[in-house]
Amino acid sequence: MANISGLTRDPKVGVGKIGDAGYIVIDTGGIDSVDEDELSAAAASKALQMAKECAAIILVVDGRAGSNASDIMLADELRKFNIPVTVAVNKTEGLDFDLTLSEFSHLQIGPIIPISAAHGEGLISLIELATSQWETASYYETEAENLDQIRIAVLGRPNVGKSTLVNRVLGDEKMITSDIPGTTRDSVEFDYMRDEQSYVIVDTAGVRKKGKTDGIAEKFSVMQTLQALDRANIALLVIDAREPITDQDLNLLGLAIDSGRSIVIVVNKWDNLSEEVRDDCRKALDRRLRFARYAEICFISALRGTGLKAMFDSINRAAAASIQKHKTNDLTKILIKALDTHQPPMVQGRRIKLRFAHMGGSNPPKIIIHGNQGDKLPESYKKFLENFFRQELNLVGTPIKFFFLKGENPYSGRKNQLTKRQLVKKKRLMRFVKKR
Ligand SMILES: Nc1nc2c(ncn2[C@@H]2O[C@H](COP(=O)(O)OP(=O)(O)OP(=O)(O)O)[C@@H](O)[C@H]2O)c(=O)[nH]1
Ligand SMILES: [Mg+2]
Repeated sequence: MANISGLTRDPKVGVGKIGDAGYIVIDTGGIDSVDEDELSAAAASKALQMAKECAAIILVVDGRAGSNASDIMLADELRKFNIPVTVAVNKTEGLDFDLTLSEFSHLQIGPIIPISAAHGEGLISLIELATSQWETASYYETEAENLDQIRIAVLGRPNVGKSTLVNRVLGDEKMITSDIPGTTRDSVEFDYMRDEQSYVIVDTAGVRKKGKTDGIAEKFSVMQTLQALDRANIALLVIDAREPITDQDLNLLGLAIDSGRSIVIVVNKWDNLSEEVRDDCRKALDRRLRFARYAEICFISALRGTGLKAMFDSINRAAAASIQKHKTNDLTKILIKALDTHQPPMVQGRRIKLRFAHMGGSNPPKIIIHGNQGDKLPESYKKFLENFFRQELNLVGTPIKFFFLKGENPYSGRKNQLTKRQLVKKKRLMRFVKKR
């Protein structure tokens, strides 16, 4: 291969295998928006067409050249396919790890991993990462990498008080509210400023529970909610304190978690309740929302406007957590501390060794952990690690996406080449050992 970009014109196909799983790799033609000659335009559209048919996409970018307009354009195109994308930053040998990652994290399309194709470094990890994404729910990526504007999707069952809350926040009766479920039919969004922070608040139609008669309405409201989540920073899940927590509340929480957005849970209609009812409500929340412990819970009355300041504090914390970035060094230190606290178990007589951790992107934060047999870690240990990292990094409100790779350390540097003299010495030593 020569060092000229756009050299691969015709797609090449190869077959590979990792563990029991086989896969087919398609090397598409390079895409370059800068030199827009006909040949490369044709290659680009062909490559995109082929990518559409794939189960996973690897977007290869050049770590030495840095990110450019065509990377951004490509990421925008690929995002539309709804196929998991892994970003491989090539030619990273000898480059500063964290700088390279942050250079490309604004692509916001999938986890990022550094490789050096010429030296064969990081390739196994890359394939593992790309294929591991098949199993996970799709993680939407928002384009926002900063918090110039925080988008809040207000979701919940019908009648829990979403529109009342939006009105109270805006200080204006923008939305129609009533005690008839299904008042809001379509999502509506509003700009809002508070303490010099700009927000967009999206009121959505309440998601009805599954029923035979209103199946279509249910699907429609779920679709609307998903759309609102897609572009949001925060999923604000509103629950009615005066009703028992239902499966529908939990389903919505599940949707929010799968979307990868940060979550704040709002328990509404907290006004005029006896201490006894409040206590029961707190206990029920504790019992049923266990799987989303990382989300902060706020108790408010949309009608009276109480608890809103605490709610916005939670929103700001959760939004900030979703775009936090951490240095490889710091994450690896936390990993070592976790290993010291609680060793990974043995698998087939071998201790699982985890060696280092790095960031693979943000919103939601992605942490990539490398080690031998990293793919064999039991769920309980993964949970332990997640909680450990969450505590150490003080990450509230945001899901964290972990990837455990068994591949080699892409940054271990090349293997030490032995000199001729060292080779002779090694041979002699091996012979000596064998004799004994
Ligand atoms: N007591 C009390 N009632 C509330 C509160 N918030 C909302 N409500 C009442 O709950 C009913 C439903 O309020 P909405 O804001 O229309 O509910 P929604 O979630 O937007 O409902 P849909 O648009 O149908 O999904 C109304 O009668 C409100 O007055 C609250 O904090 N306390
Ligand atoms: Mg409403």
